[in-house]
Amino acid sequence: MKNNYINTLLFLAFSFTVWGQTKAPEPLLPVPSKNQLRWQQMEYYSFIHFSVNTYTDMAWGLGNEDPKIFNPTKLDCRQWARICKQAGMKGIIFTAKHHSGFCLWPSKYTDYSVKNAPWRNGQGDMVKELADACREYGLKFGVYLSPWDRNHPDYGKPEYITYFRNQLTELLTNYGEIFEVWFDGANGGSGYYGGANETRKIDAKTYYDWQNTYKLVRKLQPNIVIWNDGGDRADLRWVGTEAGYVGETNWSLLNATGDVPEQMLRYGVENGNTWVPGEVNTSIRPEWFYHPKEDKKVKTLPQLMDTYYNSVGRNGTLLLNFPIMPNGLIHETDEKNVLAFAQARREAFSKNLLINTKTQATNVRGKSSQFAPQKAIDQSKESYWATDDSVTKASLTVSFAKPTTFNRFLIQEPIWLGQRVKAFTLEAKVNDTWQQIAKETTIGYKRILRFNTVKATQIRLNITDAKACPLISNIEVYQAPIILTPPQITRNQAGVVHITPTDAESELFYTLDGSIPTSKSSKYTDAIDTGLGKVTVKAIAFSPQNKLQSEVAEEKFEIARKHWSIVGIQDKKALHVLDGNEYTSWQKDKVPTDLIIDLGKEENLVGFRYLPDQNWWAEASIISQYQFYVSNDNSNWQLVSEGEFANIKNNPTWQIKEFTSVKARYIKLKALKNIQENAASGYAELDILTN
Ligand code: FUL
Repeated sequence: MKNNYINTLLFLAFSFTVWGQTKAPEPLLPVPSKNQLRWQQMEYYSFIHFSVNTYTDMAWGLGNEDPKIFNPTKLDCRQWARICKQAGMKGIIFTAKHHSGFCLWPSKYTDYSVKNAPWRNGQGDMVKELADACREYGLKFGVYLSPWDRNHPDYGKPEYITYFRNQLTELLTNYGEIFEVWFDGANGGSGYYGGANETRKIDAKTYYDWQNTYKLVRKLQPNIVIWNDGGDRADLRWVGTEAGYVGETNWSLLNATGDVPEQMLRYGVENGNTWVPGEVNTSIRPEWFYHPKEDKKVKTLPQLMDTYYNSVGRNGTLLLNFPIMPNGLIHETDEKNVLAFAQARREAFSKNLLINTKTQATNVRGKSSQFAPQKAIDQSKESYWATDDSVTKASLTVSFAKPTTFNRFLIQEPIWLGQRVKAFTLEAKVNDTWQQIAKETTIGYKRILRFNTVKATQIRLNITDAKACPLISNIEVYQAPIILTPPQITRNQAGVVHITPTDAESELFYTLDGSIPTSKSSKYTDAIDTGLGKVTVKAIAFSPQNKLQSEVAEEKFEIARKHWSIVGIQDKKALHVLDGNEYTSWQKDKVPTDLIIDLGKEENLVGFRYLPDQNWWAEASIISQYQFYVSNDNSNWQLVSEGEFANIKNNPTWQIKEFTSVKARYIKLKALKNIQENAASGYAELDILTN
């Protein structure tokens, strides 16, 4: 707040003393502090999750894990820093202490740390090794210090706050400049707590006395930004989801006090009285810590690109997490995908098509060249196009020297003067006619729009509503290459096939006869009814721009499940096991449990296949031991297969079991045990094999 006030005074002083020039617009409060502005300009940086629970394959440590399990024999913080640097990231935030309470630096205030781990014979300091690696690679360094500590005996008592601040002091004093500190919102619950093994509840608003903790943080690290979810309002906000996106409407504002429902976190508050911008935190894998079973679930290039457009492209920053493997390294798939993502961004944003174009605007502040529309394309982010104070609607037109093809538009406000624009549209002049290509709300620090390629002679930005005279510091236009990865092929219960491209601009071609598709095969325009029989669908994505095509996607489907029904289960969600969608599931809180299906008519069965629930939080329900029965009357059952789904914990993909051919109308999958030997069974899909 104080910083904002000083900024305002400096600005006013500056604008009144420059005689003879048009007065600069006054800041529209609130505005970001210098630290928040510097942070926003980083745009993209990484999270690293590593702790004792990496060795127990759990999302959260319990606080009783033996430090002896912590032994990353190949630990190399320079590998992490190299990958982050090559990925185009600007910093790393490290889980110095996660909820388990285990400290990755040799804190003076506890024995529950690397001091008692075999790693580096108890002499190691991982926070230092990473801080050094960051410095070597020119990255900023930040720390995650979990307020919740499931190990500490005093957690929940006032004494713990002293302990917490002592640890903060160590981290913010001994490791050079820290750009961000992360205070996680998960607070209180069951834990070891020095052997008490109980549940301790705290009031996250009052227990930590955040205001005094913040004072300490700012005293020790004057350039820092504080992230806090759950406690008093800090410098940065959570966006209400870990799925990797923030709202398209995204105000960097909240109110200083009062509760913040998830909706507000997602969109910010248009008339909020405090600058609290959103940081999009998400993991490159489903979970934050490393779990071998997620090795095939690393976010792919198109998923990472979506995350980027939905975070940095929506006035947020992107905090992308790497889980560290037990050996101390980032997995090769994570590295490969994040570097492919960097390469794709370089290709997409390599050539700004607005350089050397001509601009004009419906209003220019004081008709002064200092605020001319050309300032929005002059490649300086400091200068900006501004209108007169009385104006809240204005247009800026750019003329290309020749018809130009593009599919991305990037726009920025000079946010140090406040976030102003409430609504805008973008038009392109195609064959002498203006076409609207986007209708949007907020801009903020950066907005990037994706749309299908247009070929235009001019573009027109219309600011249709703003909180004060609009200011635009930068616009850019690009032609991003189409991302050609194999499309996704699904078939629903009725036998209808859908093919989904990863890039909406690509064209799809397919075959149903097993032959390799080319751009001369059938073009996919709508769902394909493939009848009830078995079918093999092969498909490619094709770029009409450069005539390139993806690798071939292939799915072999068994007979359609159109006439199947689930016997004796009222829960409608059970139908998810037949819907052909791997991401929907049905859960039963019972083991053993029977899933009986009426196939509608007698079939010649030679096997079955089961896909467990794919959601990481449902992993307890993965069936590990089963029996499979068939029947012709739903009363006399014949056991045709039994045993285990080996390695399903680490690799929860389709489990295929074959058996001697048998004719039957009813099937029954009996779940006998799940991987955690508790009472839950979960199913994404169940299918049969026929001959
Ligand atoms: C969450 C934590 O509970 C997760 O384990 C992880 O650290 C994530 C970034 O924040 O709230």
